[in-house]
Amino acid sequence: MRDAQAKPTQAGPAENGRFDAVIVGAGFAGLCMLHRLRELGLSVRVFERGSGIGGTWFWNRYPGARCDVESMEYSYQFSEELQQEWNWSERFAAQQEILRYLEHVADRFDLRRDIQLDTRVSSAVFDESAGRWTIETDGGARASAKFCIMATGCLSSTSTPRFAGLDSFAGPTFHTGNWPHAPVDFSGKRVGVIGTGSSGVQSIPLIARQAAQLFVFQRTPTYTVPAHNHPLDPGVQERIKGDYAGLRRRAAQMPFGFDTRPGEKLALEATAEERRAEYEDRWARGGLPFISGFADLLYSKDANDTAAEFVRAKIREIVRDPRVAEMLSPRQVIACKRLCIDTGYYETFNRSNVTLIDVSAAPIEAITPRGLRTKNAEYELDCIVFATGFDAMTGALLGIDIRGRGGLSLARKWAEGPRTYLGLATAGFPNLFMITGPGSPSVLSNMVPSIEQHANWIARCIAYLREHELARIEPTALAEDAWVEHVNEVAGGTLFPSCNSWYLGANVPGKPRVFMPYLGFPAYVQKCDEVAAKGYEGFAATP
Ligand code: NA7
Repeated sequence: MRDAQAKPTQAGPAENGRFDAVIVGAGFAGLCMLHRLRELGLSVRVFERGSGIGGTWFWNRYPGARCDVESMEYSYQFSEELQQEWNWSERFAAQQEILRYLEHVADRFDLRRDIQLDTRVSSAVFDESAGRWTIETDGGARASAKFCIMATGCLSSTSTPRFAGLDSFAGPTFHTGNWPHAPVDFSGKRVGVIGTGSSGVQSIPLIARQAAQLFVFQRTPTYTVPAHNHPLDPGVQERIKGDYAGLRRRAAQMPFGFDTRPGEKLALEATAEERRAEYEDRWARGGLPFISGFADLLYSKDANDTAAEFVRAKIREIVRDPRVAEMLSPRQVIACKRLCIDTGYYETFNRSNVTLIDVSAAPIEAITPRGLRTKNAEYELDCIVFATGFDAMTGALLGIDIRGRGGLSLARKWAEGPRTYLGLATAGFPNLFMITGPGSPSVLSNMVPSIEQHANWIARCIAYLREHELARIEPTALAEDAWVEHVNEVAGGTLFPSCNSWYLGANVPGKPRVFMPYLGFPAYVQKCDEVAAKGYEGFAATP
């Protein structure tokens, strides 16, 4: 017999369900949005394609998967009780711990009863006469909602290059962004890892310790700074909790929305000795604040060169074989592609069982039944790990057939690149919101506070519509055009557009090259607040 007191652990199927809002995705964004909309008394259904909640932290279970923002800042702030009761065990939390945290949040706020797992949304279509969205899932079920909120994540649609013979490989293949739940044992195996972005940098040292032989196929060398991860001192944690609001307030004033201790001085005005001291200090402390040492590092190539050369010198110090050190030394602007943080990455190339292969000049030509073939050589492998990244920021959105007014498809509207107002909404798609969409700080900020800022803004906007008896809201084309131009202008003033990064869509063949994130968290939040305070300026709201 069913216990009458037992809480449902998961929502049942929503065939023909009518909701005030549907949220797509149950990661950090979906959970927090659900909580906010519940506070407004809305009926909500969350659809999640995974068999569990957690989004990014559900899928990315590869060895070494870890956040590059410090735990105390990579967490929700909507509940002081939650902030106070949760204890992080390490400076940088590992995937398992972040997933445990999200599970705890789902239970603590009784979120699961509105979340339907194992349900991939295939389409969302706006019905103009009804003023509602029809959301269809892969299983053919339909739901109808007044508001549709895409909490689909920025790095959730994996990208695997279409190598010839991809399916011919006889052994197992893995993608870091879709890692099996059961432990993978590389003992005694010849393993190939393709890709040296953050996922490669985190997994390579651990795979190297287990595998008989590891071949790392590198197209672009990576700048990575030591994480210096360590158990979090309970005293430090208590001190932060004593004034958590203070930490959050200070972080919100930082360009990336977390405490990077930005230096005010310009690298080009500092002496060589001052620069060296600053970089050494930041290298010793570890983490992403390395790139905030001087105010001009992301704006001036000459300034940037000083930090880049510092890291190259470190690589030469760490890596014993000068030829390998040279191969590992990046030449692009540092932090143009996302800066990585690591535990023993460069050191791993001193191991006798690790071989670095440069596939920039001699690319991978094919995956073969026994391994892979580059232009120069053939490698025999037992397993292949694709650490090849994501169709970032737009991949998950465009993976759903989204149609707005007049049947306009989002894919068609964004054929030349994403166009949004504030990364929150897009003209022609009434009552459709995106959490950390393109055109918002998103991946160039601490994701969790950015997600919360969006969830709060969307909830306030929906409350406003209700108070003013307005049925629909969408950006004006004018406001959207101006915002897209502004996002480009801000990026254009920096060094970010100077390399083939996923911020630009350059990692996916054929993807339009548009710089997608917005640089500058504090100015962005101010703009969003102003828009709301002015009665949703730049949006058209109708009864
Ligand atoms: P990234 O950062 O996009 O890294 C993908 C890596 O895969 C990168 O080194 C790519 O080289 C490489 N790659 C992609 N296609 C190929 C082909 N065809 N041949 C060889 N190498 C290839 O993804 P991650 O998962 O590591 O990290 C994503 C974000 O997650 C990260 O920035 C953090 O924010 C968390 P390339 O640089 O394109 O030459």
